[in-house]
Amino acid sequence: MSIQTIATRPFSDQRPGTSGLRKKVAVFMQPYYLDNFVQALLDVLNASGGPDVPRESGGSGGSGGEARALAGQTLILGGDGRFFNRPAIQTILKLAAANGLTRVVMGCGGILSTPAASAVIRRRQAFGGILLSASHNPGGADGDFGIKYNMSNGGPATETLTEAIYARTQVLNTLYCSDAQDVCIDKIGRLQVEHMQIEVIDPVGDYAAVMRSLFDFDLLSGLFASGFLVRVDAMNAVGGPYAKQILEGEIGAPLDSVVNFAPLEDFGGHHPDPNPANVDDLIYRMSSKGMGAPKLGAALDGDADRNLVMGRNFLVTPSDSLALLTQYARLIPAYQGGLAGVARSMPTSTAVDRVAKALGIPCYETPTGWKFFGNLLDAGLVTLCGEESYGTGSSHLREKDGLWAILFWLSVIAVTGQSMESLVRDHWKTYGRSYYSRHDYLDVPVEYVDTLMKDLHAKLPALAGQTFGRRTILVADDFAYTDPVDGSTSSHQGVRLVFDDASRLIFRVSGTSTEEATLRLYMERFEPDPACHCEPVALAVAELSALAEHISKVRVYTRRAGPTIAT
Ligand code: VG1
Ligand code: CO
Repeated sequence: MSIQTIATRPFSDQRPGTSGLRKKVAVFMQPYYLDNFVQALLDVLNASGGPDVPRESGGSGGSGGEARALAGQTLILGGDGRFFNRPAIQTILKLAAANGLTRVVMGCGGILSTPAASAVIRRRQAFGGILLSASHNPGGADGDFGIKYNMSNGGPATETLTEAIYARTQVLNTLYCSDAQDVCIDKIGRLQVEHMQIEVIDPVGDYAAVMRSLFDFDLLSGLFASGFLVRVDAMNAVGGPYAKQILEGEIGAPLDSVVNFAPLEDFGGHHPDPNPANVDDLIYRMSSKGMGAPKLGAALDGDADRNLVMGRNFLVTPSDSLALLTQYARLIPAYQGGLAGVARSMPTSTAVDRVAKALGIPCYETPTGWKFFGNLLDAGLVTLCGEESYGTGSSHLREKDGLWAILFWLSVIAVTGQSMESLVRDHWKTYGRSYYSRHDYLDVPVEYVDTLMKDLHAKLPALAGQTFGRRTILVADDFAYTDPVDGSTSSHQGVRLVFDDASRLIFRVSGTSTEEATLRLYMERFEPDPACHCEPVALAVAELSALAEHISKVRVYTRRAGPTIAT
């Protein structure tokens, strides 16, 4: 075994997006593509000048550079098990060993769900973690792969850090890599590459311990003992082993409660995105009647941080889910002392704002992406947070957490004895209903979307104050955010139109797509009158949808007759 010094050349396209660097598998499989990104990350972590100052690596005789911030440190490593996960793990181990890292703790088989990785980083006080996942993006040889770095708080790297990594990729010319043989990652135990120790752990253990510390498992066991049925679709992704062990193994849910539980490299050909458009089978099962019909249905995404939850024949929007979890948080042991505050991403509906107001706690509005919640959680300003994209989480970790949301809902149902539908309808009666819909235009040529957004920006100053039918625009802006904790700013986070009846239209370009550009149009209509809470969502937002088209001409710019997916 020895450390090799290898000459490389920068790849121009290694800027991380909303959640890490995501590309087609074929892109990641180019020689040195993954290696370069990981070396850039390790260089930044090793840089003596702090993460903002990329350091020129001198080819110092194969020592892997001079500054040694990683010496003595532990990194966590794991991924969602998709195609290329296993070879990527081997490459990263060799790079990490050559760059002076002392210890790696990794999930057996290279597996760690995103929330589990966050749990392991926090519980073991690691320096950080490398997570291999493209989350909800399709997998397999023709699908997507992704990598991201999480910091010692267990949360995604801040923008400052991801920009430093990107800057480093642009000047990188040297890789340090061990020429050791591949190691066996499928047995719990200890290994070594160069001087680096590797501990292979059960991927579920740490995470399960965190769940036990938050929820009353006896209460949940009682719920299942009374005949309650749940159906969780793990979508052949990484959440399966977690859901199976915790729900069926520890809490006593019936044995077939978790379906599609075996993680597959291509997710069985399915799209591991728990969006109603991708969970036909679950929706069908949840419409069945009779004794064997589940009362709570749920689905997880590729890396198990997202959740879709539904009652019998009743879909719950993620925005409503966040509002209800906030409303009922005191029923959960971990939150019985109350919440410090809540946070939601800007496009997420304002349902949670109304609950926060009633509770007398602050509600923060952040840009899209979990990394923006980290500082608020670390500073103790918020306890719960969520996004409209089927993500909810809390201060227990620094990632969103799909199974946590399912356990939370089960607990609320167990304590209140109410169905999901009646809980949500009661909520609407008290707080009003935010009808909510998102239209995604996928794989649109980048230049079409750029022109659309540029022209929309140009219209903004004139839009404020204009009246369209019965609605007047109060705010027309390009959302910018100043982090209340560290004062860092993020601009161009989506065009936002807020109307005088509290309706909102938001236009945003996705930061996770790997093919061309994805445009997202988010629509929210607030309806306080309980007599009007039973409309089909598409109908309820039809007028807003027409207005969005009138103002933005999305269909004209994208040359599409309509959205690819309407959620
Ligand atoms: C999407 C979602 C965003 C989420 C991100 C990562 O980003 O909209 O809310 O945080 O995915 O989720 P974008 O930029 O495509 O809109 V995951 O589960 O893919 O890590
Ligand atoms: Co995810």
